[in-house]
Amino acid sequence: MNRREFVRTAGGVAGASAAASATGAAVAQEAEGGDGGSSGGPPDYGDWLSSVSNFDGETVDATGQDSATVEVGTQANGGAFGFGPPAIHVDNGATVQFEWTGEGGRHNVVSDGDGPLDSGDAVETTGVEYEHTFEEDGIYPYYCVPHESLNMKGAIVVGTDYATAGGGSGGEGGGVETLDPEEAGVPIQPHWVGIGAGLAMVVSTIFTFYLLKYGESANTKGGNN
Ligand SMILES: [Cu+2]
Repeated sequence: MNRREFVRTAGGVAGASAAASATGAAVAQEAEGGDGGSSGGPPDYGDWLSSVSNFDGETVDATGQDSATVEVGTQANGGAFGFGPPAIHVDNGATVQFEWTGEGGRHNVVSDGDGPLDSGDAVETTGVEYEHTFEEDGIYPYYCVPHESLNMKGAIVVGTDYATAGGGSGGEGGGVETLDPEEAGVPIQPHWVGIGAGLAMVVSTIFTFYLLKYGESANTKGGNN
């Protein structure tokens, strides 16, 4: 039984309450139109991140945001030689800001191969030294030139070619929101439909109870008279 069938069934059970049925139908329609999510499977980084010590297989979901921050010089790979998070998923058109932590010496951000990322010479600094706005869907591997041999590497996933992590470990670093209005809306609304249907069932049960009780006593009275 999928959600829509559940909503229909719930609507039928709650038939006594016309208001609840109408609400259920409206929400079911909204849920139908709300599926604008990603199309593919999870991103495949090949072996690009396989030796990166702070990559645990999770891609941080930063979709639904105009910008996201990646730390340069995060504690990883035997020192402050990591990007944080090493894998992040953003919308097409989002800007990724690379924020130097000031630790681990001189760093830079350079695409692997002929990608668009190039912060220039490695520098020791703090703050957002470089940012890039992504205009094309895909996976963008990058690294820090002075620390490539230490596996100071990262990857950015852009657009809807790949599935977002979803759920995941939210709140790491505090800067990443995981609420996509479209994707978050779908699971929450059936939740309310369930509560609404349950409420309607309780109300109609009570209504039926009183109908039977007073109907019976009216009949009894009628019989006595
Ligand atoms: Cu570095």
